[in-house]
Amino acid sequence: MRRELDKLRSLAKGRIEGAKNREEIERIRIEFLGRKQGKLKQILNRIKELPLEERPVVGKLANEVKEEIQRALERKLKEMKREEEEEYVDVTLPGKKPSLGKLHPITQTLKEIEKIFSSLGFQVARGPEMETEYYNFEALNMPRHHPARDEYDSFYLDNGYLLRSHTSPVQIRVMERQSPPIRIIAPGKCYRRDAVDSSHFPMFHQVEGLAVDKNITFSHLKGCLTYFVHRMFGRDTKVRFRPSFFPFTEPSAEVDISCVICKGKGCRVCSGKGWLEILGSGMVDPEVFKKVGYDPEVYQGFAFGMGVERICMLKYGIDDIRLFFQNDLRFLKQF
Ligand code: 2U9
Repeated sequence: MRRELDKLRSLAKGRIEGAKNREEIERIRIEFLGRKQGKLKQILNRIKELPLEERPVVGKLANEVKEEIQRALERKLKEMKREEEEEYVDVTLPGKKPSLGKLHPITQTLKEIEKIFSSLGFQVARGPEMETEYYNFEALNMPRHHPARDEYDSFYLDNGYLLRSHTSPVQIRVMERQSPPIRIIAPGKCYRRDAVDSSHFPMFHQVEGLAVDKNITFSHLKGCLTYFVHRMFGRDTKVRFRPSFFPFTEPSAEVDISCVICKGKGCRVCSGKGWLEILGSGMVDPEVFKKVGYDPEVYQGFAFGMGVERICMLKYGIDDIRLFFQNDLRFLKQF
């Protein structure tokens, strides 16, 4: 009987250790310690079969086994409770912040430029990056062998098309489809066969703009671009229109702003001049209107173009265009 009690003890302990939940613990308790049918009770029922002098010894052992099983049951229940508490989620705690990505600084700048011109009533127009020579050059008053074409050394493709060297073809395509009034901006990628240095890259982004209507004057151009500069660089930025030349505009002007670093005093960024060139502009050349079938005697328009990388570099004081395309997170995380 003693051996039976020892066996019962180790059997019960093993079962308790392997129990998965409270229900199983309760089943084990009833199986071993149940008052009527419990395994311990069944052994004790036979105690009267023992000689009188052995009965107290076996009775004592049976008590010890009972207490030991009870302790093991309690220990296991406590352990289960602790594990449950560890799994408990406090829904009132602040959530874990997921690490979010960011928009590339060029995308951010593009969006900001788009927002400013949208507020003036300009709509966004887009077009193909693969273009014909007609849309990229001829329609813009740059016939074959025209010296101005040299400035736009382009990537020619095997199929006779080329990668657009500016977004101007988009404006031509819109004018072919629609009649005035027109107020659009054309943001997008452009490609030029430039040698890479701190301010040149074979792919870059432009935003060009076009407004066409009756009675559009150079004053409209000045007012529109001055408004843009003030929103992009701050109201205390000075703006200067300097005469220039482009084949697709006449007259033409380049727009300078007072240096964002030294505020016009002269520094390394503005080469001591106090001014920075940020965009080109002009009144649409009558030859361009003729190409799309607009009567230049009836309609006038102004146009402008800017390099987005240059705007972004000036706004944030970045000194090398290559940083935009290296995907170095130490650079990108700053924006
Ligand atoms: C049409 C008519 C006229 C767009 C213009 C510029 C002046 C200009 C440069 C700025 C820096 C290109 O990225 S850059 O190198 N752009 O100076 N662009 S006027 O004139 C147009 C466009 C389309 C139909």
